[in-house]
Amino acid sequence: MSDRLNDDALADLPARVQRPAYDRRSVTTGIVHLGVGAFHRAHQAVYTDDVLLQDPSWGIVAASLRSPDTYDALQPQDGLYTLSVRSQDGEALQVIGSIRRVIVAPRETEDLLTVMSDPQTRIVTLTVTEKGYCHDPATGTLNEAHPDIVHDLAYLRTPKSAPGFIVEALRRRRMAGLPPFTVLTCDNLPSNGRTVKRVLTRFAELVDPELGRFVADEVSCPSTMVDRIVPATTDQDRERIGKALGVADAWPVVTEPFTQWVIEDRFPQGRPAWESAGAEFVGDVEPYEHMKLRLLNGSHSTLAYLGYLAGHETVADTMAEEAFVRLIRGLMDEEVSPTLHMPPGADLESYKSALIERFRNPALKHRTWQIAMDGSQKLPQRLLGTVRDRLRSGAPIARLSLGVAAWMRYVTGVGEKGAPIDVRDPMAARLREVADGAGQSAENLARGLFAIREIFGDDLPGDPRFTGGVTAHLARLYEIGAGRTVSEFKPD
Ligand code: CS2
Repeated sequence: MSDRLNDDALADLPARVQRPAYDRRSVTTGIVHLGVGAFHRAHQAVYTDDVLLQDPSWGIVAASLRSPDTYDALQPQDGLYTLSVRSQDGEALQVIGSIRRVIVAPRETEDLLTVMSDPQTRIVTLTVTEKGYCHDPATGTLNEAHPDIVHDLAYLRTPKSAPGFIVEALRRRRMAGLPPFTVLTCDNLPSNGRTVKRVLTRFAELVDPELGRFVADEVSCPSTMVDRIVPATTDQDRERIGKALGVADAWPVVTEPFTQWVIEDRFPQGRPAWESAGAEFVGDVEPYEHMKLRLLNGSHSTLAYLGYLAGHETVADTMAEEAFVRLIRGLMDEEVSPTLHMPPGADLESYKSALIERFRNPALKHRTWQIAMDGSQKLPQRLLGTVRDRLRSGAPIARLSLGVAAWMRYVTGVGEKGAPIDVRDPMAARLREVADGAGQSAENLARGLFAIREIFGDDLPGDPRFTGGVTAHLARLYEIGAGRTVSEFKPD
């Protein structure tokens, strides 16, 4: 027997491990996924795994646009990996078989374009994170000066970026007289379908105005709301799961019981019956998206910056402090909820209570540092949209501006005890430059960061209710630290 998880090992797995109910040899490719990270493997790949028995034509070819890590782990495993669902009640294990092949885009560029241009490929899904769209986060338009976009426009046939791959594959399909695939973004962007469509259309226009019109008129980009908390896998996870399986799995994914996927039903080339796996198909995703981005992700980022600064390793550790729970409850109840138009049938109170419990899940080691990443790309849709709505109605923003201030303090790259912070952000160098120029002055730091229009737009830097509030919080963070700022927090 093999000592590694793979097709041959499936039959001998312990009975408690769920495994594919379909014959993997019958599965063909219907979906190409870009960005094969843990989130995709704990979310869309699981929904798809659930429907392959009904229709095996929706197998996934998954590409990583950068590193070969996932390929190295999954290739010897025939694409199989374990999904571990953890809570206080224990751990459920399921081997997922929907990924047929992993492609490392930088070294198999032509292969990836070939699969994307294949008539069988009817959907291209994406989880490339916010920064993978190469857009300006404040306006949602293509950043034409982005180095990968500059590269891809010069070398259309060997793209690096997600927009570059998609537009080149669409161009080839059009030349071959094939219908375009549906582009299904599964990232936490505002109006994610509309944003990806705007970015792709502009990129295509820059290649050729005709192609731009084709993308604008013919390519469907439904919006989605995706939700499942998926912390990075640790070595302990690998060890524990390997023991339970009886064979090694080089890269299992660990997640929570909760999962949600809301999708606009616009798939001209067909789609899997994901609803039978629990996905919801709706006419308008926006109310779901606002609810999720503002309540879950807005709270998450606030907890990440303040929690990290206060010395907490994980979200659950941070939430073990009552003062943080109070702050987050207040943020959700007082400042975010009044801005939401709830989706039909949704129960706001139970949604928020469930969020608090999810953040508290002690079985998940979700690092504050992981969520703190790429803040420049996340703040607009997580906090700043809510800030704008509140300012428009003259309502207070004390907790929202504390979240923004904590981000500012965090991106200085120096923690409260003087230890360096490993700030990961596509704008890290620029943020660092502002921080270095500001010294220890909250005013200088805030002023320098507000001037980054890609984050704050043209309006917020000119509104003293916002700039004054954030700067005052930032001064307090410098003065008494995040822990005390939260425990002594009094809204206005
Ligand atoms: C998190 C999200 O890392 C982050 O920024 O806020 O990945 C979050 O866990 C997911 O959106 C939950 O659905």
